[in-house]
Amino acid sequence: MRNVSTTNRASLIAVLAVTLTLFAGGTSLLLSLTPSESLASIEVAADTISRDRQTFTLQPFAGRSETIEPEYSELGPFEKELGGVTARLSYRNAPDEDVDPMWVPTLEILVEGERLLTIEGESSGWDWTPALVQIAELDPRNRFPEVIFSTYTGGAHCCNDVRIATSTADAENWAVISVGTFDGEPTETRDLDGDGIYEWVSYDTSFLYAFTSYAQSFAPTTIHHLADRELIENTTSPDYHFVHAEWLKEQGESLSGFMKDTEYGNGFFAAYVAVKAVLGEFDEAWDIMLKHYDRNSDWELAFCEGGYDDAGECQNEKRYSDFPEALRALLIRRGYIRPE
Ligand SMILES: [Ca+2]
Ligand SMILES: [Ca+2]
Repeated sequence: MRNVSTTNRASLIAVLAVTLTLFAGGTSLLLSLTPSESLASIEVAADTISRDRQTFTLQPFAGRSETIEPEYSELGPFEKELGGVTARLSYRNAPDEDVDPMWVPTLEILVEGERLLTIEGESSGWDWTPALVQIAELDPRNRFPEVIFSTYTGGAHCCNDVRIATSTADAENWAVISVGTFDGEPTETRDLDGDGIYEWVSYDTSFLYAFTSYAQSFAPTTIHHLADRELIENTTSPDYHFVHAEWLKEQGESLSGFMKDTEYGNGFFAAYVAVKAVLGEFDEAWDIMLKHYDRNSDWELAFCEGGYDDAGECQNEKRYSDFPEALRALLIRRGYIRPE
């Protein structure tokens, strides 16, 4: 093995520690390195990340983010910059017959000082619309951070409209992806596992109203990555088992409560079985659910398989005879378990 100075030896040890961490996380990114390779190449390798069997260079801004989240009635303009991308949020007055003024958010994005695009936010229909803008590295396949734009469009349990601006790998073209509308207020993306890349973290809305009312429903956490302008779900990936384990820990009191008093427990047991299935503990959770679920619930157990027509009528409604049957179907539909 080549000689290294004390300083370099220290950094070599640090790099090897990173290697072991990465290996423990399931990637073989650095396994081909031998002690004869130069320290410089090892250090470069430590600034990379492996995703979907590809290796990407981590940009200097990876792991950091900038957020704009105005307080009620603030009109801006607000401006933040990260990694050559500037986000400017301002409000324009777009009154209608009933509401005047009606302040609607508008996002401008500049890349390396050049104005790139303007995105008009959805209106809540109130005098002012909540909005959140975040610049963060979601996809390491291109050299710029992404811009997440969330606006609250009004209504209950539906209406956080999310769009993400992201560039192609060669940074020549940008696209705005409509992620969809989500329950709750605008929220930031997070780097759950500390690898420098932010994840889109939400919760599984298919559990809401499925077995009980909204207020009594529980839902597993969902995790998505952005990859080449597509959101890819990674909810059940072993990399994020710790997220589901945390959920279980937080719900410990709910579990013991619903094991004692089964009334309204089906919303909880549905999410509980799903989360345990992700962790490879489905059988144990299923038995607990069978023993303790609320047999007296009169919640309608049905799923609209064919979608809804223009009049809002379900095209093919599947009805279930009991809670376990309906739950098993949902778990299969959402990929928590495989069909037997
Ligand atoms: Ca990026
Ligand atoms: Ca991450």
